[in-house]
Amino acid sequence: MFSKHLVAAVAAMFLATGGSLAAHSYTAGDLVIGHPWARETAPGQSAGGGFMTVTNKGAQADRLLSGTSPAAKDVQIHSVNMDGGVMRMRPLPHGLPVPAGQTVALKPGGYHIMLLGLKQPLKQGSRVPVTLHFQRAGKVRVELAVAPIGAAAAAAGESSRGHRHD
Ligand SMILES: [Cu+2]
Repeated sequence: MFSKHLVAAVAAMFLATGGSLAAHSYTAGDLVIGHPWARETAPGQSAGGGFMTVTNKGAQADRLLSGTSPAAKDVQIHSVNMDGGVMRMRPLPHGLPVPAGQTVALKPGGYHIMLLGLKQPLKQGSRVPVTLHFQRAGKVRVELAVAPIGAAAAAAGESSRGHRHD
C-alpha cells in the first residue's frame, strides 16, 4: 500500500521535473519572471492559461496591468474563485499587485494570464511570446513554454475540473 502511493508521488515528481527542465527566467528592473509556461490547448479551444512567478526584489510595489501576444487577440489577467462548486475566472480590474520583496505565483487554479482568441492551438514544446505590462517595470517580453496538459495538471496537484468563463 505504501509502494502504490510512492509510485504515484514519483510519477508526479517526474512530470513536475519535465516541466522544470525547460525552466527559464527574465529580469526587468526589480522584477524576476520565473519559468513562464502555458498549458497545451486542444484544437478548437479558443483560450489558454499562462503561468509564472513574479518576484519583486525592489523596495517599491509593482503591478501587472495587462499583456499582449501575437498568438492571441487579447490577454487578460484573471483570478479564480469557487462559485457554487464551479471554478470561475474573472479579469482583475486593477491588475495583479506585486508587493515589494514578495513573489506572486500565477498557477493553475489561481491567478493566471489568459490568452483569449487563440490564433492556433498552443502546441506542447513550443514557445508563446507574451509582452507583460507592469506599472513600474514597464513592458517585459517573455516566452511561455508550452507543457502537455497532463503534466501541467499533475505538477500543480490540480484536479481535472474545468474552468468556466463568465
Ligand atoms: Cu482565465
